[in-house]
Amino acid sequence: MSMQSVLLRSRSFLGGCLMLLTTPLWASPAASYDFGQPAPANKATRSIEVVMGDMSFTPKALEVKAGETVRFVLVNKGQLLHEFNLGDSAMHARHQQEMLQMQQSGMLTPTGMKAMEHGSMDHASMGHGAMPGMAPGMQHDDPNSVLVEPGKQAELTWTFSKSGSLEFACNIPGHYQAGMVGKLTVSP
Ligand SMILES: [Cu+2]
Repeated sequence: MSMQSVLLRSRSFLGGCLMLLTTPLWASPAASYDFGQPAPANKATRSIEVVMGDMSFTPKALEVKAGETVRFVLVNKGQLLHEFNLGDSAMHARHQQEMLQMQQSGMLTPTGMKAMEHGSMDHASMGHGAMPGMAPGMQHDDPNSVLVEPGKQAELTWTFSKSGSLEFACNIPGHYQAGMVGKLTVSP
């Protein structure tokens, strides 16, 4: 989403609603990330398969190189919805708060993310707040993250721009704390 559409969206929302939070949820996903950017799958020079179980990632740690474009293939062999999210621990902590809001609103269930309109499961259409009690603009569309339903598979391709220590994590409430986090080392 462009910065402009974020501003337009928040402006129209401000007109009609009482603000409960000082930082709007929909403004928090940054448009850019200092450790890299999403890339099309056909630009990847390497694929890494990560298996998700109920409260585990296999392998538990990953190593990539700065400048590398990696296609992560996420296979959910558990019974619950899981997330694969690239970031540092502070980013994960913030995203856990957002996902808690989604869970409390009824949008996030143990096995999936509820479609907000037309019965569609398309994440891009989830931002319109059709569900009573849900904050308008609440959505799960961060480019550094993908949700994988139980028994399903999904992909995320990312170009790592610089060396550093990151984490891959599931930020569904309780999962990170139960062990769904691994070290992601980006070597020079
Ligand atoms: Cu999880």
